[in-house]
Formats: sequence, structure tokens, C-alpha cells
Amino acid sequence: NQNPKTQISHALAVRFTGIFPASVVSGITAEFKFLGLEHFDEKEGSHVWVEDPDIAWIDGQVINVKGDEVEVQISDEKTVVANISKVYPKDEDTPDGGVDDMTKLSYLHEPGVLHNLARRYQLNKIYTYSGGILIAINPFQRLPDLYDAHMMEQYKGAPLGKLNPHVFAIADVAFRAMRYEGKSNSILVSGESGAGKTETTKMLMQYLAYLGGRNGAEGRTVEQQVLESNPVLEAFGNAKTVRNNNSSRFGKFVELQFDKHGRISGAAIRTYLLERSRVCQISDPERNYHCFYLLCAAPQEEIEKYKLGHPNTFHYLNQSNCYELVGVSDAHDYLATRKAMDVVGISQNEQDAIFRVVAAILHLGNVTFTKGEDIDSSVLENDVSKFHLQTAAELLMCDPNALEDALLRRVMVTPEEVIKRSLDPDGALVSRDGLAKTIYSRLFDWLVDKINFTIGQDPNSKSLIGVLDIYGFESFKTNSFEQFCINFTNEKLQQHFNQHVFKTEQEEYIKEEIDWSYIEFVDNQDVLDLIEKKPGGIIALLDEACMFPKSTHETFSEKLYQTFKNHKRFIKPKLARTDFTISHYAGEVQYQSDQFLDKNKDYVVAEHQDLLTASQCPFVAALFPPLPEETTKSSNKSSKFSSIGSRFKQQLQQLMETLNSTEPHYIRCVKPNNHFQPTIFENASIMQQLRCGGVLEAIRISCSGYPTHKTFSEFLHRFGLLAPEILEENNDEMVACKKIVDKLGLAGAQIGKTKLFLRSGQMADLDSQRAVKLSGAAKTIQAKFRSHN
Ligand code: AD9
Ligand code: MG
Repeated sequence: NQNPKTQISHALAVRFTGIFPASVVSGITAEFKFLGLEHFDEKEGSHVWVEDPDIAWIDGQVINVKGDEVEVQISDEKTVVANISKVYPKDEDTPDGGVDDMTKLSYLHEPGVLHNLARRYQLNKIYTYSGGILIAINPFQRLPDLYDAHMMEQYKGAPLGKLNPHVFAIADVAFRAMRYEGKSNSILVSGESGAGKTETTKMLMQYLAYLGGRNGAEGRTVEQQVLESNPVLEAFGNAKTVRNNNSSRFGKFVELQFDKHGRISGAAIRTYLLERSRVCQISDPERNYHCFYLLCAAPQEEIEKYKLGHPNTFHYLNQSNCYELVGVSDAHDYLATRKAMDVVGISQNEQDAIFRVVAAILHLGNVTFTKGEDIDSSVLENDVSKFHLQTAAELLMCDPNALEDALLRRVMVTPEEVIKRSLDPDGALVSRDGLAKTIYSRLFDWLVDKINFTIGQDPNSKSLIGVLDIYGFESFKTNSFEQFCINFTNEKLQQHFNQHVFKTEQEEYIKEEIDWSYIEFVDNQDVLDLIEKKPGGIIALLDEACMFPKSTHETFSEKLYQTFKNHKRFIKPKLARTDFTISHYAGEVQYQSDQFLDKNKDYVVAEHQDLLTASQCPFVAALFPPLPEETTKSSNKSSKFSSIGSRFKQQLQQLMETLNSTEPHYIRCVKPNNHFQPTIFENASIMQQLRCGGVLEAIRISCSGYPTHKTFSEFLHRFGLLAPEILEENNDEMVACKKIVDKLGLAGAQIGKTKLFLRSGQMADLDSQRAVKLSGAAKTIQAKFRSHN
């Protein structure tokens, strides 16, 4: 009575022979299907996975097969019928705790991968390798001891795979490569909002600071400053959203520089695209940036100094009913942020100025307008508005009349004359919010610059480790310019990922001189061209539209429709007039173009610029250095326009250049549920995240190549017992391996210079043959034992 698993594995090996000529893989986007049940000889009675509308995959036993239809018993009462191509064999031999590396699964398919992660998650094993990638599932609870000093000690210098999968293990590999091979490394952390990227990044930095830190006597300043930069940037760049109570609203790349002794000697923090709209606009139950609430919870003395009150008295905060976060004390965090600011070298004076500016923004938001006497003009609405305007001006140390003017009036310079034009109340609101956003984003940039300045850059550093904490792929009901930029980033990183996964794997094949036709993989270059090509890509067309005064989002969309009529990654949705859809690597996203033009324009209104440049407060004035002569003279608005999209594209280009000069490591964070709750594992959404993160793609790549690499001696040691006669022949290791491969009919397997390369599934097959052999041997021994008695 043979173990059904062995039979299935046999079928697997046989089938693989036929379906994998080297040419089958035309690239990562090639339609490559994981092996389904149709490829198995024994179907009835086998344990399988079948699709389920609620939990993505459910397991059961095949009770009947008719043509392409398979009937599966999924519970005592219930059976389902599914097409055979949608039914996958279940791996019943993996240990209860799952396997710590997906490539150890006998069958690679979605349900197998998912089930493995689920089993591990229930045991609080949140980390799993998937080839070279680390998958991290947010535990939504502090796991005891997981990140303590003892754990760090253990991972230090331990070979990858020796201990349980862990972020420390990845950081350690990066550190060793940096230290002993002199290579720069980078660790790319991705995942959707709330998946745990920022927490993961902090662990990585903590561990790297531990490895590259100094002993007490030498002073620990640099690494301390690096670590303390986190709370400062989080106070000003993070906010509660519906997806995460501490959501980073900017992307971040931290470059740790090391000296020749492997000590951290400097660091550079680069940030990307802070969400500006949040300063003025929030929706329930989200919050504005943390710093506003922190300041409202400051000691009384400061509250009085800045004329603050409960957050619900400020328009920029009371658009949402959420003021407090569960488990967070804003008062405590205010003091903690101040302390962190001390560490990163922000002086008391500067800190005072920073919070003065934060308070000024809150007051500014309470300035409201009403119609003035002249047509299309406006005035301050009432005394309350006047009070807030006055206070904002005091805090920014600028002239209140000048502030009022800057909010309400625009100067038009024509060749003939200078005209002062009034704004209507709506225009004045836009002007007020524009000013608030500009001040805030300048403040954020100042903080980043300051931290970089304090930590300092080491010009002599030869090698570095970069850590990237960047927003993951987003697809919502409505998607605007922000999603467009975020998804553009992800396309870039996906391309980097593809290139790396393909490149390193294939370099190994070349090094081992195995017979392998190099795969020119079809990558996502076409989507990138669609977005960023110059001229003619979407960003270029958007810039054009922004510079042309008469364009609207309608004309912009029309232009897109015409230009990309035949582009296979661009779709004009049937029922929308101005939406457009991009077919991203992770799925289609429909964008609403109505705010694209506004959101792409980055210019500081000249009146705002002049107002703040003239501030009596050196800190505020420094946020708005005077513009170079030519720009101020020009009366043409369009020449002042600078494109956020284009600048972002440039920043990404730089980032890619940096990443390309490093050895990358990938960590994919996964959010197990939308309730911020531990132990809940929601299959469908996790599956979706694995697809978007390219995890399954990466496994697919291993599948289509040679996922198993074994040195000759490893192979002989493990599988020699399947052909003992060959072992006895006294061959050299390579010859012995070759003979065993021939004997066992391992079609497609290849012999390299030092290693044997096996196709997907062959390892599982060999293992089950080995198990049979071992159990056979055991039976023989038992039988002998019995006959003796
Ligand atoms: V966003 O794109 O910035 O909105 P992130 O950065 O992916 O998002 P974050 O790291 O902020 O998510 O994690 C969200 C929350 O999950 C944290 O505030 C923690 O409460 C929780 N979390 C994440 N990772 C861990 C962990 N390793 N251990 C414990 C965690 N809790
Ligand atoms: Mg984050």
C-alpha cells in the first residue's frame, strides 16, 4: 500500500520531463502555471486544494473525476465541483510548523504557499524565506524576546538559514557582505500600508547600529543620532490613516555609511514625496500629522505661549472626529520628540521655532473669509479670523497686514502696469491652504536636512548599507496623482527586483557552466515607458498640460486617450469621461485625472514667498530663501511652475542608480488583516499582497529554472542510498552524480562545475524515494527482527 504522496511525486517527476524545455520560459510574464491536479495520474482519493470564494483556498479529498470536472469533499456534508486546472495537490508531508523556506515545499502553488504562511503565523513564526526574499507578516503584537539583545547576539555572524528566518538574519548577511567583501548592500522593504515596513526598517537599523556601533567609551553618537532620527521624522511625517495608526506619509531611504573597521561613520536620509494635502484636509476617522496633536498636548506654558487649545478648536484638525490614538499619549510623545530632537542636534531655539511654525499653521487654518465690497473680493470673516490671523503673523514673525495681503490679493505684472487683484473667498481659502502646505513641507525638508547635517556624511566611507522604507502598490476606489506616483515607484522597484532575481540566478548558472539559454526576460519596461518616457510619456504630457494655461483635466485626459490609443498597458475605461487605467504589473488601476494638474504643480506663490522671506524670525526666513533674480522678474506664471511628477521621477532615477550599485535584499511585509488584530489571517487579501509583491513571481522564476542547487557531495550524501552500487564504484563525485541522475531519470537536471542543479519538484521526488527506501529498510530490519523472535 503505497503512500499516495509518493505516487503523486512520481507523477510529478514524470510530468516535469515533458513540460520544461529550457525555452519554455520566455520571461517573468510568460504564462507559467503551477502544476495542477491534471498532471497527476492518481486523482481520486488524493488530498487537494480547491478555490473557495470566502477563504481563497480550502482543502478536501477528491471523490470523483469526470473529464475536466473534479468533485471534492470539503467537509462532512459539503462537496464542490471544480475544473481540474483549478485543483492543486496538497502537500501532506510538510512538518506541522510549516517550512521556513518556501522553496522547501514539495509543491509550489498558491494554496501551498498560503497554507505554509498561515500555519507558521498561528505559531507566531512571522518570518519565512522564499528563496532569497524574507516574508514578514505583521504580528500586531509585541512578540516577547523577538528583538532583544540576546536575539541580536545570536544572529551575529550566523549563516543565513541556520537560525529561524528573521530581519536580523537579512541585516547580518548585508553587513557581512559589506564588511568582508567590501560590497555596498541595500535592503528593500515593501508592502502595503500597515504591513510593518517602518517597524521592520527600525529593527534593521537597530541591528545594524548594534553591529556597527562603538563601545560605550568611544561614545555612541552617530548610531544614536541615526536611531533617534526615526521618532523625529515620524512626528512630522506620520499620521493616523484608516489603514495604519502610524502611517508614514513619505518614502525614506536611509544610507548607513561604514568606516574601514565596520563602524557606522555617517548616514544620509533621503525622503520622497511627503503627502502635502493632509496638512489642510483630512477625513474621518483619520488624523493630521502627529506633531499637531503632540503640540496641543504640550505643557501648559507652551499651550499659552502658542495660544493653543483642544485640537477640536482647529479647522485643520476638526474635520475628523479622531483626536486620540489608542495606547498613545500625545503628551508623552511631545516630550519624547523633543528629546529625540536634542539628540539629532536641533537646538532649543530651533525647536521653539519649529513648534511656533506648527502652531502658526493651526492658527492659519482658522482664518476664514467672506465676500468683500468689491465684486470678487474678500475680507476676513470676523473677529475670530482676525485673532487667528494676528496670532499666525506673530508666530511667524511677519507683518499681519502683509499676511492678510498675501492671503487675499495677487499682484499681476504686465508690461504696462502692476495690477493688484483681489481673490474671492474661495480663492482666498485656496491661497491660505497653499501657504500652510508650503510652510509645512519646507519645515519637513528642513528637518531632514538638519538631521543629515548633524549625523554627517563620511566622505571616506567605502561601503554602505541602504534601507528603503517605501510605500507599496496602491489601488483604491478612487486613485489620484499620489497613487500614480506611488505605483510608478513600485513599477521601478519591480523592475529592479526582476532584474536582480533573474540576473543572480542566471549568473550562477553561467558560473557553473550549465547548459542554459539565457532568458531575455520580458519586463515591465513598457509600463515605465508609458509613464516616464521623455517626450511623450504620461508625466511629460502632464507637465505640458500644466504649462499651458488653458488646459483642464478634460483636455489632459483627451490627450492621453489619443496618444496611447494603441498602448497595451493603457486603457480608456468605457464608462468614464476623464479617467484612465494603467495595467500595472500588480494589476489594473483606474486613475481619476481631475486633480492631476493641480497636484503636479509645485510653485510658491510669489506673495507668500516675499512675505516669509521678510520674516523677523531667522528660522522662518531661512525656510524661504530669496529666489534667484531671473525668476522673480519674470511675470510669466508658467515659468515658475515646477513639476512634482518630474522631480519625483528624477529622484527615483537617482535612487535606482544607488540601488543598482548595491547588492539588494528584499523583505516583503504582509498585512494579515484589516483589524490591526493579532492571529487573524485573512487568506484572500494576503494572497493578493503576495501577488502584488512579486513573491509568487519570484517563486515562479525558481520553478522555471533550477530551484535546487546542491554541491556534489551534499547530493551524494543525501541520495547516494538510492543507487548504492554507483557509490561503490569509486567514481569521482561528479561522475557519481551524473550516473545517479541518469539512473533515476532526472530529466532536465544539470551537472555544473561544482553543483548539481535540479528542476522544480525533483527534490521532492527524490526525498520521497529516499523515504520509501528508508522505510523499506526499516521494514526489512523489523521483519528480520520478528523472524528472529
Ligand atoms: V505605511 O505604508 O507607513 O502606512 P507600514 O510602515 O508598512 O505602513 P508600520 O511599520 O507602521 O506599517 O506597522 C503598522 C503597525 O503594525 C505598527 O504600528 C505596529 O503596531 C504593528 N507592527 C508592525 N510590525 C510589527 C512587529 N514586527 N512587531 C510588533 C508590529 N508589531
Ligand atoms: Mg510606514
